Amino acid sequence: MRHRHAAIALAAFASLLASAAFADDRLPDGGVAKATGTGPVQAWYGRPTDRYDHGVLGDAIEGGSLVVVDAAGDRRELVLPDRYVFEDITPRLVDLDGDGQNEVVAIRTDVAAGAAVVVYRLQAGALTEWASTPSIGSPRRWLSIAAIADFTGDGRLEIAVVKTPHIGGSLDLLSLEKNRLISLYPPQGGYSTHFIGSRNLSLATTGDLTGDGLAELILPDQARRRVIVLSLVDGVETLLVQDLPARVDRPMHVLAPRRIAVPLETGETLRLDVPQDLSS
Ligand SMILES: [Ca+2]
Ligand SMILES: [Ca+2]
Repeated sequence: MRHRHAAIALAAFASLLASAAFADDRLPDGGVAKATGTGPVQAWYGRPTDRYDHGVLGDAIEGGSLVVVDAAGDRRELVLPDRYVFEDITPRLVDLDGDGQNEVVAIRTDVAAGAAVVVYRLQAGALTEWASTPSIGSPRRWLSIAAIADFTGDGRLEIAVVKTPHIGGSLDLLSLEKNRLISLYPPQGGYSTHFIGSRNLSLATTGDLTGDGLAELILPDQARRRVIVLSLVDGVETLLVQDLPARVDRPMHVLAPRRIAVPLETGETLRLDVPQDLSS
């Protein structure tokens, strides 16, 4: 009897330890993504680790696991093998395929081959990888998820990515096709959506600036001294290039139709009015 009591007490203690480890285990500067709908409705990175020597996102502590909670409150955790980290701050919850169930879009880095975009979903109660891009190919090469929107107007979301935003910044528009993330257009260089040390993982924003009901991508050039507005409906089309008096250093956003807020390194926020004749 005494043994049985001891075993129960031990099991209770172990379970307490496990839940405590879950709760205290969040990436220190990470946020919790929240969404409505089905599938994951909360997501964050856990098991902080310093096993990747890069440190461009404000510190050298990255995520070692992805934790999600579904609408019923059930929690799942996907722990990465030591070869990978989540070189990211807060996961993104979006319904990429339009079936009503949220997916998680994450930046996962192979410590020997650099960053990649990965889509996870809950399937039969398990948190599983659904699709991913190849890693960039070299260590210490990161990518920024610039924005996620229906850029093409077909009712499905695309993921706009800027690869190596600190060194040449190449824009890639990704679409989920079955279990693959494919590039819709040839990559285009010359953009930047992040600078080394910043915890703002994308300076870019998206919104309908032309009034045609389609999302445009608004992002800085490589030097962050220009704002560029792109239409991505059918290839990459530049709608506007605007010189700035100083560099962009925090995320831009759309204030109203035809007006963009551009926060500058001087601390000021420029309100940029987009010409009426801007159209694709
Ligand atoms: Ca979905
Ligand atoms: Ca689309």
